[in-house]
Amino acid sequence: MTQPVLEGKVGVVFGVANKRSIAWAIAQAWAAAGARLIFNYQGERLKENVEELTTAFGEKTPLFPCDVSNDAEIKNFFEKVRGETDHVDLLLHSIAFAPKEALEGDFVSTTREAFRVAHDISAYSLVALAREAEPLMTNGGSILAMTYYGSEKVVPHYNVMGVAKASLEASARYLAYDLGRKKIRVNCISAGPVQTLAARGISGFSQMLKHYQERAPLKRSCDTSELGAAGVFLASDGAAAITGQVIYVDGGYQIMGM
Ligand code: NAD
Ligand code: 0WE
Repeated sequence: MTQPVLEGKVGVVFGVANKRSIAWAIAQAWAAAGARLIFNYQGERLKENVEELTTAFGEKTPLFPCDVSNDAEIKNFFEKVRGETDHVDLLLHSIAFAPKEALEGDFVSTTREAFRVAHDISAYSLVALAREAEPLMTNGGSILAMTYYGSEKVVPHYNVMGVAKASLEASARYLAYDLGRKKIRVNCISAGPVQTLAARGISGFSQMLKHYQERAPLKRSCDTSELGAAGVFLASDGAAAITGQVIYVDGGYQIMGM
């Protein structure tokens, strides 16, 4: 028997809200591959959800609050992480937010405040989390962020989130450059649409899934277990020479021109 590819690795997971979260799928896959995990939760409202889900890993999976729009909460979170482990190998960023109004009308109507919030929570937070994780990644590491095709082509109503995802992807490249000297890799997974909390209530979402079933080479988008498998690969030594990249897990949709 060969040993699991993430045996002995320690991962920090940001972005579990419920069982449908992409972060939860990647966390489960990382755990099944042998990683030990530490989770954030965004505010007391989501604590119970994360607590309940992580009992699947045994009694005492560490979880600590962290709203990424707050520098003090980020500092406190990593202080708590240092109480649990002397090093970190993996970091997952699976967080996005824009005010609801900004995802409804025209992009041209985006307010200064909605633009600021979307970029702060969805893109700057990767930089802030990477900076805190860096000193803990003493044996190198793998940082992974979730993105979407709306960063590179216009997807109606994705609006300021598309601009924030472009910033996230560019941030991943600059981080990959800075952190490469410490053997820390930084990559993005660009997922096709999946039914999660963040996707629910977005009008026309089921038409988007249908569109992928008609147009994508594989005649579908992706499921969360496939995002988990891609997440394990990018976290593993099999991806040791891959950094700064965006890997598409989208049924092949991204290659199409028409
Ligand atoms: P989700 O709602 O399950 O996850 C979003 C997470 O962001 C939640 O856990 C929420 O708590 C967290 N979050 C939001 N604001 C935060 C803050 N201020 N501080 C800390 N956490 C905060 O939805 P999801 O679809 O799993 O989204 C995860 C990631 O995947 C996002 O980056 C999203 O853009 C990306 N993505 C989603 C899809 C899709 O179709 N669902 C497709 C491609 C990429
Ligand atoms: O990144 C996302 C969505 C992220 C998201 C979702 C919400 C809903 C609730 C960010 N902010 C908010 N704010 C809220 O108040 N996706 C990739 C899923 C998604 O969202 C879309 C999409 C797709 C795909 C919105 C419009 C068009 C397509």
